[in-house]
Amino acid sequence: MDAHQLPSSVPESQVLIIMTGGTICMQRSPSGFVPARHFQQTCLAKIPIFNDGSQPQVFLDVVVNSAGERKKCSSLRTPPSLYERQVRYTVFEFEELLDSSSIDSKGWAEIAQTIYNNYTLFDAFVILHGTDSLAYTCSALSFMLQNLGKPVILTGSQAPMSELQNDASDNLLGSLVVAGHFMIPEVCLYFNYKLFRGNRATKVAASDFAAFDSPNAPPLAVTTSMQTHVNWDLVRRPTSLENFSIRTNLDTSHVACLRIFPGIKPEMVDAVLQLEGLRGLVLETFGAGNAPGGRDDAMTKVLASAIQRGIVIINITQCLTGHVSPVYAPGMTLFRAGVVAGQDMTTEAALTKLAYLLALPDSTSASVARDMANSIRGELTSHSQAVFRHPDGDGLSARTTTLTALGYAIAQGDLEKVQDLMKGENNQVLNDSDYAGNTPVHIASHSPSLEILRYFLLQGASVHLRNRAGRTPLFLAANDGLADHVKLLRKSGAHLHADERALAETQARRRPGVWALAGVGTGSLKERHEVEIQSQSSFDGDGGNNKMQAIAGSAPA
Ligand code: ASN
Repeated sequence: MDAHQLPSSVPESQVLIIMTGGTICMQRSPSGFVPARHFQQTCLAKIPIFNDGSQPQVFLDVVVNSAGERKKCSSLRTPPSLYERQVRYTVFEFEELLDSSSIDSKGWAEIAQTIYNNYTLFDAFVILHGTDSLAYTCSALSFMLQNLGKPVILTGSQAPMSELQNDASDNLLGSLVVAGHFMIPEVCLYFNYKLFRGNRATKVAASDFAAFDSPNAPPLAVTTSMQTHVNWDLVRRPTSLENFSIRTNLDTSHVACLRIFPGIKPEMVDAVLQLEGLRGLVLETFGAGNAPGGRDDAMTKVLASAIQRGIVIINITQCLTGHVSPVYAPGMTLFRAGVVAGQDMTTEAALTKLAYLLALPDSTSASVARDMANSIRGELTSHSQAVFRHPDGDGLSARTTTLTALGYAIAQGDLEKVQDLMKGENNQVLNDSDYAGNTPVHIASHSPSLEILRYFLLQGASVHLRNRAGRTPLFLAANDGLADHVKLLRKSGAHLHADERALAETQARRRPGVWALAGVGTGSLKERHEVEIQSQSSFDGDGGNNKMQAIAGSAPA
């Protein structure tokens, strides 16, 4: 038996790679580069950094449609990382692989639906996509995926994986490492060693490997030599006790984007605003949000009249950095006419957000205009933003002390002490783990006080981290027969990890009630999955399940 055949003692994360097309999988053809199928077998299986050669072959369940139909898919595994973890993955290819210049809201819905269908089966998701419209897809998904608790990382490349000199290997490997190691429950774009918040990124180069930037928001993480440095202060996560859910019906048919240029005629702007059914317009203006026209000017009248007809117009600067603000008279005129200041949003974020908001049930022009001006997924700079931390080595010993004290306070059910210990910088321990990989939520999940558990969840703690034994907080709560803890965790999107299921089912025979609450039933695999993803869905038929179990054990130090 060679070393590759020895069972690995290193923990594994499981990642679903969703292949939509793009240069990363392309091959030469007489009509130029076109997407090619079987990326896993023809490319990745042959590259040692993507395939440690382990045997026997492991097959992972992938849900292939919204009817819950499952397919066993062969998987590959990376060699152990610097953080002593291996990432197992399988590539799920869409039926039609696209050059991303042809993607539209149908494609976005397909990606969202695939994540939703497989949410409880994988720790994280990597989406392979062409670069041309990647920033639009990232932005759209950031709105479509609600109460996201697991990493969703989009990437692609400027040169195909099959070419000798390419950026595909590094982009995919970097994405897998981030997805498989770090609890960043956001829609992100990884490219050229940087991880951006997806709805802040924009394509800045047509062929350079540094194809993306996030001019108004620093990267969430940067890979330097062999390390990934996460800027945990910037990582965001929702702090409501809600399940993951998706919305797939963006109203992209009734929004448009118009770039102002010197000499643009009011009639041209009016022609766009008179388009049948138009409900929203992104107006790309000069500098700090200026457009030609004075107070009683024809241009202003055209805009004001459209706003009166209920069209929402968003002011986005053509500049790469900075935000719109009515400091000049032309900007003030637009503002007074009712044009919404889009602050420092990218056009991609503004357009997809508009399409998302317009499709929400009961949306009105007023509600859309109000929400366009506020951050809902970190897409614009706002002063109060929930941050989510996770250990990456800095100040770890002080945090270990806090964590130990916290462990005692949780076990004693002392909420006041817990709150006291979590004050200020100490809240960094929110997702830290002890020697056994237990986070505060693990400890709270089998300690008496439900209020302490609720407190951590409301602070944004993850329900998906697994301890060194691979156990989720939900498993611990069910195993201790704590029904209310189980219910609260489920409400917050917790689910058992696929690896815990067999043991959970054995336990369920002894104590069916509490395990049923934890989502362990006697039905078929498909029924169980449906129960799991439908149990707490919060949106009309679009619902789902929340939060994270991704990274087993403690985080890299
Ligand atoms: N045209 C390609 C695409 O967006 C460009 C790329 O992926 N680099 O699919």
